[in-house]
Amino acid sequence: MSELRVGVVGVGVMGADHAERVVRKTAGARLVAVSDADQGRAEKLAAELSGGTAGRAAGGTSYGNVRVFADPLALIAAGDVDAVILASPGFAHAEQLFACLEHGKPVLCEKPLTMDAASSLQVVEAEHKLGRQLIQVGFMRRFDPEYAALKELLDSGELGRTLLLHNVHRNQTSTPSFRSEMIVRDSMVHEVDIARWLFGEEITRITVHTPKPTSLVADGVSDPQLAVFELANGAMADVEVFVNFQVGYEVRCEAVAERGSATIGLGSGVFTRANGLAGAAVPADFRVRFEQAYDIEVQRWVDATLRGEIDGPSAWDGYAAAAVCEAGLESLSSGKPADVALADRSEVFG
Ligand code: ISE
Repeated sequence: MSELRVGVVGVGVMGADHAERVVRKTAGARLVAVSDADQGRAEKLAAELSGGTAGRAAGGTSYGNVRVFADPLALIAAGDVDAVILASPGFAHAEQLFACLEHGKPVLCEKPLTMDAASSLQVVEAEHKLGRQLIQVGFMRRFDPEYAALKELLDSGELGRTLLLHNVHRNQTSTPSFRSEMIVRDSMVHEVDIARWLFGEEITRITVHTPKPTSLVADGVSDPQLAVFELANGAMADVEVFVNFQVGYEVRCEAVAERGSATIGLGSGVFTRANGLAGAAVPADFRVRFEQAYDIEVQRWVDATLRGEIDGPSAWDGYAAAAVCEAGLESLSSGKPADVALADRSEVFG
């Protein structure tokens, strides 16, 4: 296969971004299908990206060479769809992932893998039973050049053993639907994956602290949150997640090791001094700060899929993150440390 025919399920913010990325930035791939619960949104995007006009096609309409499917499962099953990007809401992922496994379709699944650890483990077990890896999870920070350079430095041993991670994760603003649980499951989940990836260890315990909330959120929402992860090797990581920071979108990580520390996310771009002020721009949105990470993630996913391989976070990584977030929600509720209930990897994979 010299070109990967990609279908995108869910064309909201992230899915539309990925669909455009496949069309405009990704070599070796072609967008052939989209699906969304909002049919009009899917058709509008298909028309924009294909430059085509509406036409009739089996299963729905087509715009140029992009078919619009009303049923995401029909898109996944379609013979002219080689691989799938799942950017639908998390609650729809389990059914759609099982469909991808059933039809042998490689899939890049936006986080979370599924909404809870039990269903994520079922996905892991179903993929293992298939005998081949098809699922990659969209923890795209692993492809960010700064995070990749940090991991290379820590893995080199130049600084000695890594002892701590300090993380800051700030969104400019959130929506009223972005409740305390979403801060854990949709935002903090990135630091969960980063800690597992940088240390190469599982997280065994999580404690979520809830400072007095900012006055800029609805009653009952704990924003910011301060969490501490305990790793299996005795290391620790902490993260401040604040999704109504107002200033902009900021993600920083400092690794503290035996012979030094390394920090990323200090801001790039031009540092200006003008009008009595000095500073650099703070991006408003994660798609700006991590645009390169997403571009590299999707390009490497296409390249690996064309080779019949996986080149990124696996279904197990998605399951482990779900298990940590589940314990995080328990701690969020109790205010006490919560142990992570993680299956024994050797038992799952034999
Ligand atoms: C969003 O869904 C993302 O995945 C971003 O990467 C993250 O920084 C943001 O907090 C989430 O809401």
